[in-house]
Amino acid sequence: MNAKLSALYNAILEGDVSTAKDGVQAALDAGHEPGSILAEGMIAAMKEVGRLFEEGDYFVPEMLIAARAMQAGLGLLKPYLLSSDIKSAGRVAIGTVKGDLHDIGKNLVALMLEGAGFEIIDLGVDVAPEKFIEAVAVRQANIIALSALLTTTMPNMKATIEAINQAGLRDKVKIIIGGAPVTQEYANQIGADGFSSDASRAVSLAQSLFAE
Ligand code: B1M
Repeated sequence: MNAKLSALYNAILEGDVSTAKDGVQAALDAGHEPGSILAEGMIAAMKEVGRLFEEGDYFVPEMLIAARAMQAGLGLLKPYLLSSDIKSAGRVAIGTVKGDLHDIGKNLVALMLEGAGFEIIDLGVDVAPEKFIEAVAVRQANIIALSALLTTTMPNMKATIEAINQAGLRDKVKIIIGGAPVTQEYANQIGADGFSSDASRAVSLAQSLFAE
């Protein structure tokens, strides 16, 4: 890996907020594309954090400080990820499902959708099905985007879709899902309208569903 991206990768791995911010700036100054800074310098580091946690080398505090460094770096990168020719493309209510506190991936998806011109209602983390229902019924969201990072919280995607069904709102909204353990097969199984494995695919998915 290039030296600048590798310094950023290490700063995130070590949870060093100020070096992560400096690393993003240095990579931008060196002419790296925002997309590759994100993928190679930042998301790859979070994957490695996950691997170290699985191996028992990292614990929750290390995951948490790495996440802080990632978020600090993302804050700096955000303006470069948003495109300039923004058109209104629909309203998306996004949230991490009930019981789940992971928000970095959800925030990235929100950021990319915003960059593509969607209006974003960010419901945050640990979002109960009723909040999604309210976003459709009261705030007229056209698309619901659900994120889950834990196998134990994935069933709350199903519960959310069922609650929207029961509220009689299923035909008013498209529902898309994603997150590391989520698959297309699971999306089919629970009756979601689409699945995407990453933030940029989430944009093309939302665009194609909104065009319908
Ligand atoms: Co957690 N954690 N964590 N964690 N954590 C994972 C998810 C884990 C895989 C680590 C591991 O074991 N390898 C594991 C889950 C195992 C499983 O369920 N199979 C795990 C665990 C076990 C836990 C706890 C239970 C640990 C504990 O307490 N013992 C606990 C649970 C807390 C809770 O939620 N109730 C916990 C806590 C935490 C922290 C709070 C410390 C922290 C989160 C901080 C935060 O988010 N603000 C944390 C972190 C940082 C991670 C890892 C290391 C990194 C996640 C991340 O930010 N990745 C993670 C390991 C891993 O994922 N490999 C792990 C970077 C991010 C850009 O990727 O979120 O996948 P991701 O998002 C991608 C795609 O998935 C997709 O697009 C994004 C961008 O490309 N996407 C969507 C995501 N949402 C989408 C929605 C869409 C579309 C696409 O809508 C349409």
